[in-house]
Amino acid sequence: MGESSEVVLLGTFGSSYCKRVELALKLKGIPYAYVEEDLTNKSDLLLRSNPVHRKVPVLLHNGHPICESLLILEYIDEYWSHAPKLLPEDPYTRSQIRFWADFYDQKVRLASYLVLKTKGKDQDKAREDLAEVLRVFEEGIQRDFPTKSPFFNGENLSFLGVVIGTNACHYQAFEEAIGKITDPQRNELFFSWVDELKAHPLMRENLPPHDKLVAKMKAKFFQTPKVAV
Ligand SMILES: N[C@@H](CCC(=O)N[C@@H](CS)C(=O)NCC(=O)O)C(=O)O
Repeated sequence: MGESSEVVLLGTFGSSYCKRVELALKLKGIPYAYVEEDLTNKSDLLLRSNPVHRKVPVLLHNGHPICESLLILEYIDEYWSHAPKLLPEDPYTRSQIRFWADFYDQKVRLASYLVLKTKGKDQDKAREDLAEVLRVFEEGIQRDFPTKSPFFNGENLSFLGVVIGTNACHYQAFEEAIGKITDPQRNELFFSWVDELKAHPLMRENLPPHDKLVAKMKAKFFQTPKVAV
């Protein structure tokens, strides 16, 4: 498909939804302009481009908006269909990858958000729930991908690697800001995958600066001052 394209990403600092799109663009070698959104004062461009959810990321491709990060990744892989591919060719394997990416967004992210938002006994319960959701993820990945890591495509990061890594690789910043999120001993396999993803140079390069992220998380979860989610 087309080579001469104008690509603009509307994003916000510290958002792993936005980081996954940036990482996919970098992996594919697609030049893009980045526009930082202030979510406490959303731009007209954002509101016009994503009138339904009013969220970032939004990818503007030759002026056409594409919303929802997982759908943006698929669009990138389909439009710029050259290697490295994010998704595999086989339709069944693609559906499995999409299933676990969706599971991660729906279940793992929600469970970790609840750990960040709660305190005391509620937080202990939220931590248990997160460990259980991660266990289901570990079991599912092992069952569905017994011979080949779904997080890499050869030397390159894959769709699932991008999705999981941009969210999980900076969990230490969350822990520094908020306290223990979960016990790596309980989900050793998951955290071994996170370590492998973090060892990838492009992943490391693309992670937000640790100290800046800690400061943002403190402000967000301790509400000093208020920062939009
Ligand atoms: N499901 C969306 C989630 C995006 C999302 O939650 N974006 C947050 C920033 S991390 C946002 O724009 N929040 C603004 C708001 O909720 O008003 C996706 O995958 O793109």
